[in-house]
Amino acid sequence: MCDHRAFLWRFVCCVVLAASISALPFADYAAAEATHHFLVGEISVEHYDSYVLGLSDPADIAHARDLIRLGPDAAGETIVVAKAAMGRDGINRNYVIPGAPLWSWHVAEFISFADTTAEILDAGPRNLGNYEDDPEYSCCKMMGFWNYTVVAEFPRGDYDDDTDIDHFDVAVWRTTYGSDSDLRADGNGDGIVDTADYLMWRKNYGSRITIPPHLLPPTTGASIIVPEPASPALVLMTVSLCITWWRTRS
Ligand SMILES: [Ca+2]
Ligand SMILES: [Ca+2]
Repeated sequence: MCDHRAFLWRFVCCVVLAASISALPFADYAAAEATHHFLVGEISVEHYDSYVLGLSDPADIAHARDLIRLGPDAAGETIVVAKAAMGRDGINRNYVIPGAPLWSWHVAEFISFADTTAEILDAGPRNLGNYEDDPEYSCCKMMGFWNYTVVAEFPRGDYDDDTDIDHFDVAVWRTTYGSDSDLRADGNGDGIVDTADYLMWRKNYGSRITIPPHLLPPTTGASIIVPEPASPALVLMTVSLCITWWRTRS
């Protein structure tokens, strides 16, 4: 009789445990995955242009890394199919040429990687700016450029999205610390800005995106100078904070 009760008790415990595990919010963890930025450039260099693509699905990120590591021939599915929206987002730049100018459009939604797309989707980053003033394409224009694929990944810790990892990035981390909604500084993609993200920034401090040399214009060499638009704003912010602190002390 005792054995029967013990068996029944263990069975009930197993059912409760299984139900608890199945109720864990795994979907929420997936949804909290941070965006990883990649550079999409030419397979056969012709125009020296490129654009920035953000990915958040782990399978897509893994394929993007395969394209970089193995090359387009070995990795396959080289074409990025996405929706482009007109307007600058402060992130999408042509990092291949000096000054890394902003494009007048940005990727609004990633659809998939593909081996082929309809010919009408085959253009290039420089062409999308032609639709800037066309209300029909305010959002969104489908894109699937045949001669472009993922060529590099931006290092984690670049919280102000200017491709380098410096003290300006930790300023973003500081202002968003503890947030689970503003995830610009969620370097490890766990859905919250915390100490682990600071450690990731510190580990990668000084790193820059590495662009394959064959994609750069011959006169550029290996150095790409990227503007730091946030600098004046941060100086003003620092002065403002100092003044506020001084007034509260007096
Ligand atoms: Ca940065
Ligand atoms: Ca985090």
